[in-house]
Amino acid sequence: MNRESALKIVKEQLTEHRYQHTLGVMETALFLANQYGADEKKAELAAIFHDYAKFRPKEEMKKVIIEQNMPECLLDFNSELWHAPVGAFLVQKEVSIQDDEVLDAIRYHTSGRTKMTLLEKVIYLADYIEPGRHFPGVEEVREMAKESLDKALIKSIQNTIFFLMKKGQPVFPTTFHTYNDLIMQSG
Ligand code: DGI
Ligand code: FE
Ligand code: FE
Ligand code: FE
Repeated sequence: MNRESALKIVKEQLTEHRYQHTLGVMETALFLANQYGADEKKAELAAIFHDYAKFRPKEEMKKVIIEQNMPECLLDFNSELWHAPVGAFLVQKEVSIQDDEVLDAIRYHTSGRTKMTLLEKVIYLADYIEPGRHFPGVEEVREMAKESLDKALIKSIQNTIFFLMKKGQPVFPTTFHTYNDLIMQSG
């Protein structure tokens, strides 16, 4: 699928603000893919569709998680986590994207996972550092991304965990598993 048709499809699913975020993720993902040697076409496609399910009603997402036998512990945690795995499913079903690498990059863009692929790392980080993001610490991660994909990724996950803990919110176990996996490999 080319960029124009993909963008046209996703635009209908998103608010204008979220669409602008998506364009930022696309641009950043292409840049990172080029820098670190990931497949640029796949990075572009995964970036365009990464937040496809962001505005689906909670009830619809819940139904998909149960019917598709996704980890039901997702339902115990912040519903913000749901749009990533549900998005991978809906993009396959509704947009007919069949590439598993692209679908996994969408599926794991919020929590990460152990043994992340290069493409998954690119999408996770692009989502965090795209130019429209303005949260504290993002500039530091942008700088790190120029030197090391893994170091920048670790920092972004640390920031996310700190941010959740500061607000007294639960942290999804997979987020910790991702962090541990990257830290142990970086040794
Ligand atoms: O969809 P985006 O806003 O572009 O970004 P995202 O998909 O990376 O994250 C969506 C939200 O999910 C974000 O506000 C923080 C939250 N989140 C990320 N990791 C965890 C989490 N929430 C909980 N409870 N636990 C996590 O591990
Ligand atoms: Fe997201
Ligand atoms: Fe993210
Ligand atoms: Fe996003």
